[in-house]
Amino acid sequence: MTTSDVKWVKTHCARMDHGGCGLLVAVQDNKIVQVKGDPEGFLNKGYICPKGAVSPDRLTHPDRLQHPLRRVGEKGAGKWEQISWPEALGIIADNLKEIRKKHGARAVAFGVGMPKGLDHFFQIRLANIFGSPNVIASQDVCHAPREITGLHTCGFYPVVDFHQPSKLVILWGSNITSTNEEGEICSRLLEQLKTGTELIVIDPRRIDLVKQSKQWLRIRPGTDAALALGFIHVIIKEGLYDREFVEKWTEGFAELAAHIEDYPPEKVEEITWVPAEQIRLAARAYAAAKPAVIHWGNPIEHSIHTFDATRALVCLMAITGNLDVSGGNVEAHDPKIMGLGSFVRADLVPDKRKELISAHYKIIPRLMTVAPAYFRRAVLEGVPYPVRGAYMMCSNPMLAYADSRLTHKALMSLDFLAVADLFMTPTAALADIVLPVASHFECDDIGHYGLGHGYILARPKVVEPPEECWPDKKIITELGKLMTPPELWPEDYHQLLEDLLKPAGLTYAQFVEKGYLKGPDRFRSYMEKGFKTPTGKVELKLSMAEKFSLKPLPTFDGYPEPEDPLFPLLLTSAKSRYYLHSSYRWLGKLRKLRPHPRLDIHPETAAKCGIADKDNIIIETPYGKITQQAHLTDGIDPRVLCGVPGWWFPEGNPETQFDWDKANFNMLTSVGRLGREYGTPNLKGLPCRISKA
Ligand SMILES: Nc1nc2c(c(=O)[nH]1)N[C@H]1C(S)=C(S)[C@@H](COP(=O)(O)OP(=O)(O)OC[C@H]3O[C@@H](n4cnc5c(=O)[nH]c(N)nc54)[C@H](O)[C@@H]3O)O[C@H]1N2
Ligand SMILES: Nc1nc2c(c(=O)[nH]1)N[C@H]1C(S)=C(S)[C@@H](COP(=O)(O)OP(=O)(O)OC[C@H]3O[C@@H](n4cnc5c(=O)[nH]c(N)nc54)[C@H](O)[C@@H]3O)O[C@H]1N2
Ligand code: SF4
Ligand SMILES: [Mo]
Repeated sequence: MTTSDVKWVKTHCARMDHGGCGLLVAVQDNKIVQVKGDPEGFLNKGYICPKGAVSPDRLTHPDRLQHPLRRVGEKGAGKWEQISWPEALGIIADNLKEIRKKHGARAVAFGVGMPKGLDHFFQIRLANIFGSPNVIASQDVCHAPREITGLHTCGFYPVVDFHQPSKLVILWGSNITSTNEEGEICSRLLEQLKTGTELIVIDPRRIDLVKQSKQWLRIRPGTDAALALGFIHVIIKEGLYDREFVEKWTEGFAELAAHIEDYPPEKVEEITWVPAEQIRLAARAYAAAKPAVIHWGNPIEHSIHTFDATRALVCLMAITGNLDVSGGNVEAHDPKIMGLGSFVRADLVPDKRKELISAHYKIIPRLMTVAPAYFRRAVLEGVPYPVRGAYMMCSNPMLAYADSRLTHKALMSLDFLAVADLFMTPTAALADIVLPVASHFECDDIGHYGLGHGYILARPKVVEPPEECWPDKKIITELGKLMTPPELWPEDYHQLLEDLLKPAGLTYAQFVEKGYLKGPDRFRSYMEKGFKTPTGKVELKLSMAEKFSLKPLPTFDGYPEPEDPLFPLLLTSAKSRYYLHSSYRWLGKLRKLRPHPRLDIHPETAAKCGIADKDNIIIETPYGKITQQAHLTDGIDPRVLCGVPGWWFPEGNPETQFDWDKANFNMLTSVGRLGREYGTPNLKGLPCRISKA
């Protein structure tokens, strides 16, 4: 057999995080033989992380799902038979239609995980056309709070502008060199640091970038709202705010100024453990640097107080004049492409806001997905109405949702569950039907659509998928034809990609040639039209507070979890550099780099408990216990531990769902307390205790 020449193809990385790096992929005989960062990559300029570098290994892994499967044994017993695609799709459509007939369309839920590509929006479109308002997502702990709080406060989602220079960057709970959050690839920030941009890090751990920072504020986990209020206090009391902007463009400044009397640095020090003098210095530096930008991370939304934390941060950006200025926190403008509402056919469910499961809980307007806590209540208790079936893709709720035991119960109790994935996971193991998907690299896709960053990325197919692995987009389109009006679906799913690009005057092929599309860099749009809020100003005090039962001003309402002498330490978490949430522990090259779930612990704390480096530790909260491995480091406060979410053991037994409960951080979390606005549970700042295993 002759081998063909190696061909280099340009695409973008995906599904190892939100994606973003431009890649050069070498292909030979339908196999990827090498991957490199593309020096011309719009976001990464040649950078590639360890996950991106091994991403082709997903395709050829021996454990990859290759055929549609039907459960033959008891639910979760790990016994399957191979079936054909028409059979699998028929079974799913029949079961979901049957549930719709019996209980109404809203009794069928459509699960999505972290947005990975266009499949996310295909799935929302399917739910809408099917007639169900219930798309279940982790948005309650991922981006919805910052995005929607932004919309209510200043009329847009203030994203970090790393495309223009800033004088100062605050990493507020963002470990960007590990997580490259939402395509904000760290290489852009690292370049800026070389040219003198200053850095402040707010993190309980000494993350890598602390080395390059001017200040490190070692915050007590779960107290970000208090720290932000402390910053506002200093800036207002010392007169460091942007007077002109505040006068012309904000509403409720006098009320905010009176309100923050309650948050002097000394008091905030007691709450947050950050020394008062450090709070003053950091707040002054942020107010003085023009422009300065806050890159906010997950911790601000991993707490029942996320509404207050995100509100306080947007107020902070506003009063310092850093909102919507070049190099500040900006409104990103999309290129001319099809709008999200049209793409997902939002017109077909005009009453979605009233019909959603979460409407019952009076969540904040504009949150259009259902928080996992409410989904499981609907399944297990029928509140506010029963949910009996689900189609899940790109998601592993057994690991991703707070309180995994509850997830197990809920998924076991569904009348029907179908899951689409690349691999058998603890969630797929509980399904009635499992579908094998084509990965990134194996289908044409568009990245970053709908994420609010003002650009989209071309992710053309570089190799053919194995015969029976289908792209999610194709699966959803075919399911759509079977259980919803077929005329609302194109013959071939590619047509929807073409439709999305039509307003830009581009075909998909032309878009691939360009590589990406970015909207205009436009700043201070408010100068012409005002802010898109009811008052036309940044609402430091929310004008619609009473109407929507929201707090008018941000406050700190105490620790997210009550202190408990039986659980004297505090547990927080950070995502692993080597994995994406629950994914990819089966890839040998990554597993070698991080073979075990690692818990950061201070040597003094370890010594007190007789724990040595690499010992297995039992971690207990009032809600559950798990085991992770001790990693001794003085880069953390002796009162704090930092574990890692997402761990299960793909090498384990499918009949016990791969030890889903052994090291899984969400065995330690609960949905007993939830933030009212977003339905968010506490994932950080949990009282805990430890012992040697
Ligand atoms: N305790 C705790 N809980 C958390 C978090 C935390 O920090 N701490 N983080 C939260 C956050 S921010 C998020 S976004 C969620 C993430 O939660 P999820 O999105 O559910 O988690 P992932 O592991 O990213 O993805 C789940 C599955 O998608 C599969 N997959 C990958 N590519 C594809 C594809 O192309 N098609 C299909 N069908 N499947 C694919 C993977 O194999 C994997 O099994 O978790 C949340 N949960
Ligand atoms: N490698 C990798 N990259 C990813 C992901 C992944 O799973 N792995 N997930 C992707 C997704 S969906 C998301 S949403 C992003 C999230 O990315 P990040 O926002 O960076 O999220 P985390 O890693 O959860 O937390 C970031 C930092 O917060 C610190 N921290 C912990 N508790 C607190 C606290 O109470 N307050 C403050 N201020 N800091 C605290 C942690 O020590 C950590 O360094 O990453 C994306 N990128
Ligand atoms: S940083 Fe993200 S987008 Fe870039 S190579 Fe790594 S996983 Fe891929
Ligand atoms: Mo996320």
